[in-house]
Amino acid sequence: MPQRKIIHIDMDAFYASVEQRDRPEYRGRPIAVGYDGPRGVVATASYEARPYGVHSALSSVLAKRLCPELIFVPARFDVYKAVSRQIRAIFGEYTELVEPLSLDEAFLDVSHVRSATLVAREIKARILAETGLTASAGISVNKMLAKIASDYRKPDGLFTIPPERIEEFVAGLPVERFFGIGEVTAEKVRILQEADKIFIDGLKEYGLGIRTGADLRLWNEAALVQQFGKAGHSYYGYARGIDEREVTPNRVRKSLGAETTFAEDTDDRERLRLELSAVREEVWNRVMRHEFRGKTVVLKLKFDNFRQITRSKTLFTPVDSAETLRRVSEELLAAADFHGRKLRLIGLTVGNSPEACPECVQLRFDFGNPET
Ligand code: DCP
Ligand code: MG
Repeated sequence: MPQRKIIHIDMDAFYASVEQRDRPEYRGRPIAVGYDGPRGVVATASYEARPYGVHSALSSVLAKRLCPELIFVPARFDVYKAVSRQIRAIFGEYTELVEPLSLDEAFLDVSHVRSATLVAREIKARILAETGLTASAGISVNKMLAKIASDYRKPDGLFTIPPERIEEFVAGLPVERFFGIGEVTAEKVRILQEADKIFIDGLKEYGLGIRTGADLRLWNEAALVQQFGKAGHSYYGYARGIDEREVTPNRVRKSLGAETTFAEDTDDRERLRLELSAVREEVWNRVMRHEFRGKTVVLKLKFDNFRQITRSKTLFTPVDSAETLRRVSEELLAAADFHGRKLRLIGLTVGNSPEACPECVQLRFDFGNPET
C-alpha cells in the first residue's frame, strides 16, 4: 500500500479565540469559556490563561484560584458551529476525505497531493483569512502521528513528521501524547503516571515505568493487551509509529458521557444533585462540541461496594437542550434506589440507542481534591 499523507488541523484555544476575536477587550487577557458557578467547569482557556494552569475540564472555582484575574465568558455554541462550518468548507476544497473529530478539529487524507505540508500551510492561511482565527496543523503518514504533530508547535503551529524521522520522534515522545489519540483516556495516563501503585500479578508491586515511546516499545503486544484491553493492540502499533486507521468521513458515534468519582462516598441527595450538575455541564459541552444527537440518557451510579447500576430513559427526539438533559437526569437520580448504600461515582451518558453503553464514558474529571 502506498504511504498515506494525513493532515490533522486543530483550532487554537477555539472557543476562547472566537470570544477574543469578537470582543476586542478580551484580547491579550486570560479568559475562560464556561460557567463561573460553584460547580462550573472550564470548556477552554485562552493562551494567556494557560501558564496559570487553567485548562479544559478544570473546575471554575479552582481556575479562579489559580488565576484570580481570569475572565469567564459564557459559551456561544451557535457561533462556534458557524465557524466550524466555515473551516469544514475549506477542508472540503482540498479533499473529500475529511473526518471531523469535533467542531474544531479534523483529519484530512491528502494522499493525492504532492506536498501535504504545502496544502496544510495554505489551509491555515485560508482559515485565518476567512475566520480571523489561527489553527495548528500536523502532517504525517497516519492519523496518530498527524495528531501528535498538530499539538507539537501550538498555537499557530505547523509541524511535519516525515517517514524517515518517525522512529526517532516516537521514541522520544512522552507517553501521555500517545493517549491523546481519539478522546483522551485520562484513566490510562493516570495508570502510567501512578505506575508505582499498580499490582500486576497480585503479589508484587511493580511500576510500569512507561515514560516515553521507547519505554512503551519494550512491551510486547500481549502484555499491553493484558494491561489496557483491546486498546493494547493500538498502543503496540503507536509505539512503533504505526496506525492503520483510515480517514473516514462519517464515523458514527454511539454515545458521549462524563463521570466523576467523589473524594468521599456520599448518600446526600443534595450533594449528589450538585455533582450531577457538574457532570452534566461537561456532558452538554461534549454533546455540543461533537454535534451529537442522542435520545437516550443514561445515569450510572457506582456504590461504595463497587457495584454499579444504570438507569436510562429514551426520549422521542434527541436531547436538544441543556434544560432537557437537566430534567431527565434529575428524574433518573431521584428515582434511583440506593438500598441504604453510599455512592462513590456518578456518571451521565447520552446515547443514540437504548443499549448505548455507559462504559463508553470517555472523559473523567475529578473535583474531589482540587489540589492534586
Ligand atoms: N472543549 C470542551 N470541553 C473539553 C475540551 C474541549 O468544551 N473538555 C471545547 C472547547 C475548546 C474546543 O472544545 O475550545 C476544542 O477543544 P481542544 O481540545 O481543541 O482545545 P482548544 O481548541 O480550546 O485549545 P488547543 O489550542 O489546545 O487546541
Ligand atoms: Mg483546538
